[in-house]
Amino acid sequence: MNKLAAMNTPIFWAEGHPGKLDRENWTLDIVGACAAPQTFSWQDLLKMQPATVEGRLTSVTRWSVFGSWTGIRISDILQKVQMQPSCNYIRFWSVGLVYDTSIPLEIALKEKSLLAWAFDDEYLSEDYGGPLRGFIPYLWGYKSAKSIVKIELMEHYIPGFWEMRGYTDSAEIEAGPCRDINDGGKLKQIAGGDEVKGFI
Ligand SMILES: Nc1nc2c(c(=O)[nH]1)N[C@H]1C(S)=C(S)[C@@H](COP(=O)(O)O)O[C@H]1N2
Ligand SMILES: [Mo]
Repeated sequence: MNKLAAMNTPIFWAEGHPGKLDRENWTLDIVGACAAPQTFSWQDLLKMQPATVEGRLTSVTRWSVFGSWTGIRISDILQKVQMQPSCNYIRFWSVGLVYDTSIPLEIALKEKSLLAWAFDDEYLSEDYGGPLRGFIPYLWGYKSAKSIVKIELMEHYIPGFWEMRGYTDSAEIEAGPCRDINDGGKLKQIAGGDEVKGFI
């Protein structure tokens, strides 16, 4: 069992679970405001410089899980497709193209913003957004789209799946109670305003 599952990390698929996904034949399309739009194969992604960061996925439904996340920096892939100055927002599309969410470019460019394929050195299962998911620790978890097949570089913001259903567009993490998944789901408190660094 993978570590996320072993810790009973909740599994969210608002659009329905996608079932078994083919990692070796996964492709990621990057379109929109870039000079070199491209379809990356799984092998293309593995050839890029990998990055591992420690951080938390924190849900607006008030739980947070900590670990090491490995993948590629979103900033690296944006450089590869030659992002244009008109790009202000990055829109992620999950497999099936029902779930989408967008984040400001400045957050996409941060050091810990990844397209992640592993948690604590194990490939992500379908349940947790494998083969490739967003990991954006700076914002509520609904911005960390799972099983990403397409990224759109946009000039203007478009509200996504949850944003159209009432979650905030900014997804700024707010102070309050939060279950610590690494500690058996114990109820603790988090500070707001930034990446969750720990409990208070
Ligand atoms: N495709 C897709 N991505 C998604 C979601 C979803 O429902 N569908 N839920 C989001 C929310 S609200 C959270 S908190 C995290 C949860 O990630 P997990 O299911 O791997 O724990 O995934 C995000 N990405
Ligand atoms: Mo969430």
